[in-house]
Amino acid sequence: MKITGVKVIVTCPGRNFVTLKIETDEGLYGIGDATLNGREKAVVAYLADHVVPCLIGRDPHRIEDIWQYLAKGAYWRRGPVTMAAIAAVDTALWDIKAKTAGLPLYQLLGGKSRAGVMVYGHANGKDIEETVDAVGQYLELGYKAVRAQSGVPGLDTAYGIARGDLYYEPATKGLPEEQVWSTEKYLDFAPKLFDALREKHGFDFHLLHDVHHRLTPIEAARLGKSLEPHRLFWIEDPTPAENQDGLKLIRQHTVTPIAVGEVFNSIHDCRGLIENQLIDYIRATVVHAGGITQLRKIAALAELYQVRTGCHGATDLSPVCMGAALHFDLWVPNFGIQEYMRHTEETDAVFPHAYSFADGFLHPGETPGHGVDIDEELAAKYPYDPAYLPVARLQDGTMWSW
Ligand code: CS2
Ligand code: MG
Repeated sequence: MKITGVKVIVTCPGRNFVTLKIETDEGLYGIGDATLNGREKAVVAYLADHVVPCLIGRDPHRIEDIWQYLAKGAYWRRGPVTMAAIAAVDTALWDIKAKTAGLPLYQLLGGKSRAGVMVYGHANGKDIEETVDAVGQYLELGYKAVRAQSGVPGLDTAYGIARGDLYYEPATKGLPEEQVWSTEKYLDFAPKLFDALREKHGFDFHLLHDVHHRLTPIEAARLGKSLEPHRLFWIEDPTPAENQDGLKLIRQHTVTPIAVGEVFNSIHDCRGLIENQLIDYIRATVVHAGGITQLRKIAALAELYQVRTGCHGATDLSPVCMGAALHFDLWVPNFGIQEYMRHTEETDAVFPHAYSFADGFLHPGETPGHGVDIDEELAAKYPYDPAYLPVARLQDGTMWSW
């Protein structure tokens, strides 16, 4: 089999997605997600100018060799743009291999390790009352796990609060929105939110929270300690993980479980945190961590240290990434949970897929491949529309982590 054509498809059914389509001389094709929220065009250029020309004529079954060629051959290694491009190629090649075998992708990875993939939904509200109601709605839908994010009194914006009835989508059209953050207001508020959530809904479901890189290590330690009575499934990204020693400080003060890694793009980003058991869940997923090929290696390392997977699954990761991740989730022995921030109907129409939700679990389906396709004609009706993630500043104007 030979690669005869490669398309880089940009579409914006409500938000921008980049999809790679690899075609072969036997009529089979595979697709991969290459979306990097707010930097989509950088990945488009990397793929079109530096990857696609090197793929034509290659054997698509040589997945590992092509991964090594693209990762080592660039000389300049790692990074979100490079690894999203490699991830898209890798995902498309796994799709082709599974289609060739006539099997759903999870069978090629090692078969089912569980009946279904437990997911967590995104409940959010402008205040405690709205957030408590939103969590209740997800529990009524059958979710076993719910992430709770709330507006913070005294702040105009906070992370994770949907605009209108849209599912939470952080990117906004035009130039980056500037948001103001106050750690003091947040730290005083967060325990009250979780007091109310456990008071109203009890403990018979998993409760998660995303801190979104906002705290210093000692502030994160204080948050983790203050939330211990609420037995959270995890606090996520409590502090920016470039300073991996910061997680040591947090671990000295609290037993609240920690999840990190959605911004990681290499196993080397994860290694120290896993080997030193500074985290409990690794959030890396297909589109940002170099595809199935590298994600499997990260999971295998994590398994040695009883760290479980918790793949990222926000709206800016396309249904192609979600579909591929679900096959990974169904197989991976040290599975923890899968994030499921639902896409809009427009997006689902552009990306018809085999995965389905039932009673708090997602199932990837039995379609050969990863079970997700792209309707190119429909995709063409939604041209790229520049949008950026917000930036955050402290109340004195200091730039902060959004
Ligand atoms: C978030 C994401 O889902 C999450 O855990 O961290 O919504 C993140 O903000 C976006 O993926 C950024 O594009
Ligand atoms: Mg997150």
